[in-house]
Amino acid sequence: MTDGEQVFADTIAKDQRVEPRDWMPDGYRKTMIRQIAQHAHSEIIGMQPEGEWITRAPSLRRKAILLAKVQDEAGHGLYLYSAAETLGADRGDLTRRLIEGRQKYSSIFNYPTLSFADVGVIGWLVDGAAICNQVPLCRSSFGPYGRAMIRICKEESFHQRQGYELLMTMMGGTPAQREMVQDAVNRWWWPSLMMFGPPDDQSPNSAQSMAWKIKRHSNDELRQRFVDMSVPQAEALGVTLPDPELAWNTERGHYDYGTPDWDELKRVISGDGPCNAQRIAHRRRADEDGAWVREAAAAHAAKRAGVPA
Ligand code: FAQ
Repeated sequence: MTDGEQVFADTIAKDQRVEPRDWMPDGYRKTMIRQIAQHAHSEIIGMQPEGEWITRAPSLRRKAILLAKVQDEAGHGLYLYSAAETLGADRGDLTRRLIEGRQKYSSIFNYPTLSFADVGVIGWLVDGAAICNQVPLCRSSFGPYGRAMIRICKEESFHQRQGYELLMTMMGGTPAQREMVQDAVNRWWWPSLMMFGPPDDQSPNSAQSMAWKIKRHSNDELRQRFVDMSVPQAEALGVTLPDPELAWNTERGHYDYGTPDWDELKRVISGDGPCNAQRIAHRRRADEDGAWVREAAAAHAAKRAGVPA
């Protein structure tokens, strides 16, 4: 073992942080860039489904809340791209890989938002699943990622509360509003379970990522945690979760639940979900529209640094 390999192994064994200046195996660097980039892309693409409702929010209060939430997602993307840059990745290159379909983003953002109740359900279930997945990532072994995650989780908690509060308000409204909420829950429940990734026996990256303490729990462990957390919340809200197999299992001390449609997850991840083409086309357009700003900023920075044009 080289000195670098020994220090890295000790750092992981002692549950300490790996920092960008430290020696790390190529595989660790590659895995971290992969996960952080996918996560950053998810935050940025994740602005679209809810962003579509900003102009149609039912009141000024709801519009202000939604604007703040969508801006927060942009901020999360920025922290994460910065964390990826500490590993030597280039943000422009990561964006290119995203819009050319060479890097992934979360499957959840390829589903359409059909009513304003979807905004509430995304806050409750999608941000709820994100928190479940991301709180353990605050202890992720790579320092910049773990530290970014602390701030992100605080903001996601606010997002989840605003979603739940919106749904509570709608459930106290008219029968039509209650139906909108139930319809949104029916459409988002299974895709939310899929956010945790494939089942453990079909997750090629989990074992190594857990050995490196990047991931602290398996996909199925976190999915179970999310189900257990969501069932009482659904009861308090007065909605039904669309799974006839949901039942408390006294022996396990957990809720049993049905099997998500893993073929659907595969299809959505491989680009064939309801909104994949639309999401990427929008991101590509935004990138092209912003090109002149990036060029001007780079020219300004070069001028200040005294680099000839
Ligand atoms: N969608 O071996 P595993 C948010 C890929 S929250 C797409 O299990 P791993 C907040 C996986 O990348 C959403 N792809 O992989 C928000 C791998 O592909 P690769 C973002 C998926 O990495 C809320 C392959 O399948 N959160 O944005 C999905 O160990 C509301 C095999 O899978 C994060 O990214 C999927 N659902 O575990 C924003 C959290 N599942 O790279 C706006 C950080 C799996 O080998 C509004 N990431 N794949 O080609 C993670 O915790 C992990 O990367 C997992 C996957 C758990 C997602």
